[in-house]
Amino acid sequence: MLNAGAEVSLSKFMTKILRHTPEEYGIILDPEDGSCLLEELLDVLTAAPKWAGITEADVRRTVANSEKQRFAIEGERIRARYGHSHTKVAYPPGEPPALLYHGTHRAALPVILREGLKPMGRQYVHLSEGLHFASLVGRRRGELVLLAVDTVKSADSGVTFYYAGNEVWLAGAVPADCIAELENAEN
Ligand code: HQG
Repeated sequence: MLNAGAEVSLSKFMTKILRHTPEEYGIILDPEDGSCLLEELLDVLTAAPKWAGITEADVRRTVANSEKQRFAIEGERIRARYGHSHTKVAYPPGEPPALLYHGTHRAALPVILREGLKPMGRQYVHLSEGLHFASLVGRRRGELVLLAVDTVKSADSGVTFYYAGNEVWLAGAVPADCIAELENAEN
């Protein structure tokens, strides 16, 4: 059984494979939902000396224990729910809550308020239904800034929203006039 630290390390390896560079490991993800056979992923993971002894149960526990629910296992297939840089996974368009949140850092704020939110190195802008998830995201890069996105105004501007599960919503670029900074994010 893996300890918490090993699960974090395994999760990072899994995100590299399932979100960013599957081809580097000889994995061809389903073009629609970005999934592959759990067995295929396990073969790649155990080919790495560090993970030679892990089992399918270890992978299933790592998926289940991930606070951000980065992965989904459905039947015999596994996929990253969001965060992809390699391809646009296909989700049906959804109708989000009137407000969604995005956590970022102080240095990015001026350009976001001028140019809007962009996917940058990923395929989508990542938004969440709650402030906790947005805070976890924004704190990764420095002083936390929380932004609220008016999803009705965004949709009127042509933005489509996709639900990735676990309160995460994905979208294309969000115009600056649909974004407002929440005061006192760090409190
Ligand atoms: C910022 C992680 C300049 C944006 C998280 C963010 C999430 C701009 C950074 C998921 C900009 C992109 C995604 C603009 C946005 N000019 N900077 N116009 N528009 N930005 O990592 O949302 O923890 O690609 O605010 O949890 O931070 O790794 O996106 O700071 O769920 O599993 O550009 O990835 O998942 O950074 O994170 P990212 P994100 P994990």
